[in-house]
Order: sequence, then C-alpha cells, then structure tokens
Amino acid sequence: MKKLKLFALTAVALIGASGVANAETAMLASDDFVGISFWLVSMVMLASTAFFFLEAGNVAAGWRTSIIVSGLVTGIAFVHYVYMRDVWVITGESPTVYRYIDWLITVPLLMIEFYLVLAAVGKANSGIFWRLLIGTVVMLVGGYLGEAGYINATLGFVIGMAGWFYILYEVFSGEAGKAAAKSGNKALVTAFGAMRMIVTVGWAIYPLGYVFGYLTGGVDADSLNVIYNIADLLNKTAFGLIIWAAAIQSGGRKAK
Ligand SMILES: *C/C=C(C)/C=C/C=C(C)/C=C/C1=C(C)CCCC1(C)C
Repeated sequence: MKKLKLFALTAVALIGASGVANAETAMLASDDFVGISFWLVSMVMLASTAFFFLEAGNVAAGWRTSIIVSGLVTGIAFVHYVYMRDVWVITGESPTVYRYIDWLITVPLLMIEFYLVLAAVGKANSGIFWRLLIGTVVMLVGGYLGEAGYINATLGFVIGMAGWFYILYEVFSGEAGKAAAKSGNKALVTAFGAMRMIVTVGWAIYPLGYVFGYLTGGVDADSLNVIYNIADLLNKTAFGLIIWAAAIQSGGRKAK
C-alpha cells in the first residue's frame, strides 16, 4: 500500500507541476469571472485527483479500479483545464477544441465506471461496455462537428442527442440497468441509481447549453463556458465521490 501511495503522490505532483509551468503567461483580470471559474474548477480537479488516488488504497479490492479511474478522469480534466484557462484568459475565446478532447477521453472513462461498478459485484459483461462506448462516441462526434462548424449546428445536435439517448436507454432499461437491479447489492444499487441521475440530469446541462448557445441564442460564449465548467464539476468530481461513497459503504474503510 505504501508503494501505491507514493505512486499516487508522485503522479499528482507531476500533474500539478504541468499546471504551474504556464502560470506566468496568463494574467487573470479581477473582473474576468469566466476566467475565475476556469481557475476554480482547475484547482478542484487537482485536489480531487489527489483525493481519489490516495483513497484507492483504502477501499476493498474490487472497488479499487473504479476509484483510480475517477482520479484519472479528474487528472486528465485538470491538465485540460490548465490549457482552457490560458486560452480563455489570453484570447477571450472559447477553448472548444481542448474541451472536446477532454470529453473524448473522460466521458468514455466515466462510462467505463458503470461497467466497473457492475464488475465489482460480479455482474458485468463486455457488451455493456461496448454499447456505452459507441453511444459516447456518437454523442461527442456529433456535438463537436456542430460546435466547430463542420456541419449544421442542428444536425450536430440531433446526432449528439441520439448518442446520449442510447446511453440513457442502456443504463435505465438495457442490460446494464437490469444487471444492477438484479445484483442484490445495496451499495451498488444506490450508487448505480445516483450515477444514472448524474448522467441524466447533470449531463442535460450540456445539450441545454448547446441549444441556447448555438441554436436559439440567448446564452453568449461567456455564460456557456461557465455553464460547462460547473457541469464538469458535478459530472466528474461529484460522480467520483458517489462511487467512492458506495465503495466505502459496501467494503468498509480498511484499517491499516
Ligand atoms: C466530463 C465531461 C462530461 C461528462 C461531458 C459530457 C458531455 C455531454 C453529455 C454532451 C452532450 C451533447 C449532447 C447530448 C447533444 C449535442 C451536443 C453535446 C455534445 C453538448
């Protein structure tokens, strides 16, 4: 366990250092509230990463991978937030490409979490994993092509929504949802339900932002970035904390 802790601390220190290297190029103005939200979220992501990596050693073995993946998600997000923060602070433009690269890596990892928590109680199969992955890719590719202007914004939205609905179907009524319901593990059922709510309610923030930002108007680039930033906090850090709580509940906290 000592080795794991040492590794976790080193990893977080390295990730943290990558954020410091850029500090002198970005001068945050005191009235740049969007920039401030980028800074706040980047710091929460760093702290979450340290927390998840260190806690991975304190949960029952079956849950360990889920906690490590939570740390990977916030760690990857932290690095992207450092870049997004700089793009925003220096140019005042939306860092769309960094955001989507982040989503392209972290959203599949979040989907893998559904598979991993089922695996923790021995209820997973690989079909669940692949279907969730396909839904994710369709959702993000559609959204990116629309936001970056490669295709009509409405078409991008429709494709993105189709991917999202497919994911929702799988976790509610598909094999994943059924496997969770039948598992008979109370901590898992609670966690699975909460994770599902995040993917429904927390994730809904993104398409809503897209609609008001690109389709109907009414939300400018400033607000859209703040909205996306808050959504990321909920969907990455809070999502990880739910899994962590389930792990502690079902396995107990290991006394060293
Ligand atoms: C950590 C980042 C997360 C959880 C990002 C999630 C992003 C989405 C759920 C995006 C969804 C979209 C649609 C459902 C429709 C089209 C546009 C998107 C890509 C914004």
